[in-house]
Amino acid sequence: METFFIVAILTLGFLITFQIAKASEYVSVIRGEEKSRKQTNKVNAFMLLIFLIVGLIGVYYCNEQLKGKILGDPASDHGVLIDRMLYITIAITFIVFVLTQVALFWFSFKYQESDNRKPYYYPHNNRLEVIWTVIPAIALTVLVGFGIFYWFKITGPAPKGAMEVEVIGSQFKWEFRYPGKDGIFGKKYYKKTDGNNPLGQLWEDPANHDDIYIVGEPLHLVVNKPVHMIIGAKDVIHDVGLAHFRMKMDAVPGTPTRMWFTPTKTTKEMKKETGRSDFVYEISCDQMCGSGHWSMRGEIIVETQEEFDAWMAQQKPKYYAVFPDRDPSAPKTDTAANKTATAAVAGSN
Ligand SMILES: [Cu+2]
Repeated sequence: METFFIVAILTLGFLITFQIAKASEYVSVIRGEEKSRKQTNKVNAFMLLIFLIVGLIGVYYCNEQLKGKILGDPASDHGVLIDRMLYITIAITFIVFVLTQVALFWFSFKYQESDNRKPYYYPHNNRLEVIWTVIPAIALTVLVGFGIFYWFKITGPAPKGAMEVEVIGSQFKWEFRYPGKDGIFGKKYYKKTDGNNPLGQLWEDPANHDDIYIVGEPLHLVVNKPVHMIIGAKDVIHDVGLAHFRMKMDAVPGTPTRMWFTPTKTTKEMKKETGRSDFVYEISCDQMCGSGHWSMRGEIIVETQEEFDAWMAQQKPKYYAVFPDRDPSAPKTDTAANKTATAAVAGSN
C-alpha cells in the first residue's frame, strides 16, 4: 500500500511538472520568446536573492531553536579539547559558508542579464586557481592536524595509575570487567564462552580469579581518575558511545581497541549542573549493529573514590559464581561434591 502511494505521488508530481513546462512554453510562444526569457531571468535572479535571505534567516533560526538542546559542557578532560576543536572548526567553516553563499547568490542577482552589459569571457587564471586550492588545503591540514593530535592522545598510553576496564559489546548489551585486586585481566579464549562464562575467561589462569564481571548494571568510574577502556565485541562491530565525555570508539570482534579519558564531574554534580534529578551518564552503541541496536543503552555512574570502593567491596568475582565452594566468604560445607569440584579445579591448575 505504501509503495503504491509513493509511486502515485511521484507520477502525479511528474505530470504536474510536465504540464507546467508545457503551459509556460505556450505562454512564451504567445508573448514572444525573447521577451519571455528576459522576464524569467529577472524572476530567477530575484528568487535567488530571496533564497539567500530566507536561507540565512533559517540558519540563524535553527541555531537559536536548538541552542539549549545540545548536551552542555563536556564531563571529561578530553571532552574539553574535543569541544574546542569542534568550535574552532565550526567558526572557520561558518565564516567560509557565509562568505561563499552571500557571494554566490548576490552575484547571481547583481550580474544578471542586462542589455547594458556584455559578458566577459574569462575561462582560466592560474594564480586564482592556486589561491583557492592552497588556502583551503592549508586550513584543512590545520583542522585535520588537530584531530590527529587528539586521536593519538586519546588512543595512546593511559597515565600511570589509570583504572582499567574492559568493555565488551554484543547483540544487544554491554558487559564490563574490572581486573580485580591484582590489577591484571585474566586470559580469555572465545571458544570457552558459554552461558556460565560469558566472556570466555580461562579459569586456570589465577589472574581471572578476582576479575569482576558486570552485566545489566551501571559501570562505575571514579571522578578525576583516568580510565583506560579496553574494548571488544563478540559478534558484529559495535561502538562505545560516551556522548557526555565526548568519547567514541569502535568495538571490533577479534581486534581490541582502546581509549582513555578522565571523568571530571560526578553523576551527583551533573544532576546539580543540569538541574535534572534523573540525570545519568549514558553508554550507547554508536554503530547500527542489528535489530536490537536501540536497546544497547547502558548507564555509567561517576563517583568519588570512597563511594567506588564501597561499591566494589560488594562485588563478587565471577570465579566464585562458577565455583561457589572456592568462595572464602561462603559458609564452608565439607560435602563430597564440594571436594570433587575443588579437586577438579586444582587439577586444571
Ligand atoms: Cu551495538
